[in-house]
Amino acid sequence: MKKTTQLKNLIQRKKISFLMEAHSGLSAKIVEEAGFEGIWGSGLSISAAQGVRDNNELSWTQVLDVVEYMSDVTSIPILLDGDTGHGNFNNMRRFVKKLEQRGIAGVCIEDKIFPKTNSFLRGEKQPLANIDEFCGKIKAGLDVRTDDDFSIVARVEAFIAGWGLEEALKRANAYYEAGATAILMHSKLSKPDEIFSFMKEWGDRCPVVIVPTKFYSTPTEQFAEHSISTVIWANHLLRSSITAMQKTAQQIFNDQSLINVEDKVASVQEIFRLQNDQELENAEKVYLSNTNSKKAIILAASRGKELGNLTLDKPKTLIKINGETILHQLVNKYQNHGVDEAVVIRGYKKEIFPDIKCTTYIDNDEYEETGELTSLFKAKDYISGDIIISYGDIAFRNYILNELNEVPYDIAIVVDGNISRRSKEYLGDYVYCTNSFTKSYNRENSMLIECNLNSIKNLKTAPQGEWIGLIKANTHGSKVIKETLEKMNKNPDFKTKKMGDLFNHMISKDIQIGICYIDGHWLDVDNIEDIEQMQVF
Ligand code: SPV
Ligand code: MG
Repeated sequence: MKKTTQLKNLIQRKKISFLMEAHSGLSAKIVEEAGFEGIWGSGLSISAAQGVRDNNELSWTQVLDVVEYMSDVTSIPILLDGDTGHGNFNNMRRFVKKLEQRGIAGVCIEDKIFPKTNSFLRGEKQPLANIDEFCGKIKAGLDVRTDDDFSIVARVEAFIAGWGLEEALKRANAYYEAGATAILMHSKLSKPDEIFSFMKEWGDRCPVVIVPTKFYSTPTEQFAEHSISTVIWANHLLRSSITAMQKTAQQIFNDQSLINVEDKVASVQEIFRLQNDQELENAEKVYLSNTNSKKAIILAASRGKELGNLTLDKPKTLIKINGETILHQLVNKYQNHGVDEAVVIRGYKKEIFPDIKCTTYIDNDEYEETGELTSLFKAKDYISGDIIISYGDIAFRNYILNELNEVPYDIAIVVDGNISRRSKEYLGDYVYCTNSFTKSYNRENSMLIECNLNSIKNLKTAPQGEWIGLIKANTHGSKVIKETLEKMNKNPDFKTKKMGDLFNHMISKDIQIGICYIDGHWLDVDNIEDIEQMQVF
């Protein structure tokens, strides 16, 4: 429902309604979160929050800027305290037009003379507006509004100025006849006597709004009994913030330390929540994914049957090394390397994966019948921008990521160029490359030719090394990987395909894959000895 309609309904409904004061975007949000149905944009509070007086020291456009912030962060309507309308009928026209444009639901104008003074200051000395002139201002506002539900509340200051009930009734009636949505009848007495005497005479001509700042001890049921339409709690967020700020400032000044206030103030996290940082974080995923953010995709769906009992109740990525799971160590490593988000594809015992900061889980429920490419394909929406793709059961020294980063190819993989440590039977991702590994190998022109999951004894010619399960790609490279996966996925045998098949397919399409050679300093978990060795990483 439109905010204007919401406010009109609040004011006009039979049941009493309440508007809570706000004076900034933040306080407006707090009002809505507390459950209020509408906001009072208080002139006193807005001016005080800027450190100036409630005497039109703020220009009307400055007030407009504040209420725009308030309106932007809330979905409940705002009735703005429009003081005297900031001039004559003509100023009122422009004011209403601009308020409508900024999403304000209604304005309340008071029958005083510009520049006004707050009603609780020297009230008797304040001149009241000419009735006809004020009615003209109401009519001008009504005529210029483009939305018939925009409320114009006319505030009667007769009691404040000490002019009595008769004058209050005369003015209220004139404003009602001029078309005001409601009358705000103000009083500075500590009892609601003036208001109730007015209500007795007024009947139900049009809704009446009150501000019980001074008669605060009156039970709210009495307002309802006297058919008050709307009650404005006019300045209590500003006042509570003043008390809290004074206390906190004094405490910190006295202590020259934060120790006594930390637990008594809202957390920084709470500020971020109120600012809706969550929305920005989500938007960054959508809009920045191709530019700044760096992601790591970790393939961790398989159990690791070869580890027997060790993986009965958990997948191998959740085996703890030095008290921390392999997965956690990998995520930490990637985050330290500038990765903003880790995407983990899980399968076996997916329900026991722990919450890890900045980590998203994707499920491959067919992990038993599918190969690595099925898992990777499930994360296809994340294959963009700078990415790292890795197995979930590897450990390696930190410098390897830096080395990989230096390889001047859109896509590059890390290869252990020293396979002498592998037995002839060991099943590994063996690779053939354009250059062999030497201490002076040239990373500018070392490229992958083929990658096969096999054992050395079954390979016809000796491979140049073993791929360790780690890839990097830049924006262009990740686009190529994603497109290749999409093409390969159309093939019925895609389900069984492995990472090596992806590399070989890309190479068959003349896509170059760079090599980052290393000599050891990594491990994947295939047996208990590997786990023991991993302790050193
Ligand atoms: C305000 O909140 O600015 C008001 C109400 O106008 S009062 O301060 O009571 O005048
Ligand atoms: Mg005011």
